[in-house]
Amino acid sequence: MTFRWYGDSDPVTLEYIRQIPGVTGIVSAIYDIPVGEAWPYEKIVELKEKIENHGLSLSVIESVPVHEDIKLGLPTRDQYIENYKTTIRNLAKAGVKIVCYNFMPVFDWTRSSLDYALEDGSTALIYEEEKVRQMNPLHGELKLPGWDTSYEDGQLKNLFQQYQHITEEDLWENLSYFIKAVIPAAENEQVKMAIHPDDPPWPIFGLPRIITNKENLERLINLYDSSFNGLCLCSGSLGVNSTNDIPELIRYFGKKGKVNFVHLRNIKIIGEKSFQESSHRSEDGSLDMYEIVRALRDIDFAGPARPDHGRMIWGEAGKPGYGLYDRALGAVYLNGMWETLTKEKKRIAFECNK
Ligand code: DNO
Repeated sequence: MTFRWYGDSDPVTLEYIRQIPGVTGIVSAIYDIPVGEAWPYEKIVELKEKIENHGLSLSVIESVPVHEDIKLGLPTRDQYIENYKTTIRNLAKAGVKIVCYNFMPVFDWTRSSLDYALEDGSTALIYEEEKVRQMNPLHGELKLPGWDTSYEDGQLKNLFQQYQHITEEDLWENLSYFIKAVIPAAENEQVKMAIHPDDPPWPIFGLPRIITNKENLERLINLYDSSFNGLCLCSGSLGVNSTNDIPELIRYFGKKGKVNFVHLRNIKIIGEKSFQESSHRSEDGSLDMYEIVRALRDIDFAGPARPDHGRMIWGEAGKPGYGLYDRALGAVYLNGMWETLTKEKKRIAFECNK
């Protein structure tokens, strides 16, 4: 079980994370390097040692962001791809084995509000398609904490213009170009790449989104068949589309050896293309977390998982979605199910052998 940590500026400290029962790994990144530049080896080692000095290990880098020129397929992409490969080599040299990334144009995960009041007095992230349709990202109406990238308004306008003619198929071509260049390098270094699904998994603001469902995940892994070209299976991102059957996806891609990292969280579907985030428990949302964890147990998943967005509870102030308390409750709940399922499995195997 791992936990995301946003570095020294994160109000949730490594000291606190260490006190969550069963959490041993950290998911983090280097946040002060401009997107597209190679990450220096020394900085990676510095991050790793800081984490290890707190009795934890650096399990996953989330994310090494992909420069927009790569997603747009501009001629300048080759240099950015070279830098990406250098980063992978430096990460490998420092002992990092898993890298999470995404291929969403311009915006990473998107919500219409960050502090939607729930009945119990806590607040949660929410996405209402109607509200998002009315937003104009060019008017500075959209900035989410936790994004790896932020833009000046002028820059955004420029990007939107560049994406105007990019279709889903163009984006696939650009992803394919990136994968075919980067995965062989990752394979060489034994670094497992894990693409994060688009969140939400449908186009927003007229920008294409392609990592959205089983068919497209399959297409992605077929771009370069290797266990190093894998998935970050995020239950909450994919699960807001009820045709995505998360346990089935885990079994299907898990058996192919393509699930390299898992994000576990619950969401509650509240309407057409609309959802609110909830606590991790099955009863609190639309996803059956028991079935999801059971699928992971069944495939003998041995990689890292982390609780994902939590509500803000107990008066906590901080990064919406990334507070300490609710995510810690999520981690403990998930660990509890894991223990039960593991012991059940052993007991059944033992009884069958009698
Ligand atoms: C949101 C996260 C994403 C994720 C990136 C991976 O909370 O799951 O921001 O880190 O999409 O590149």
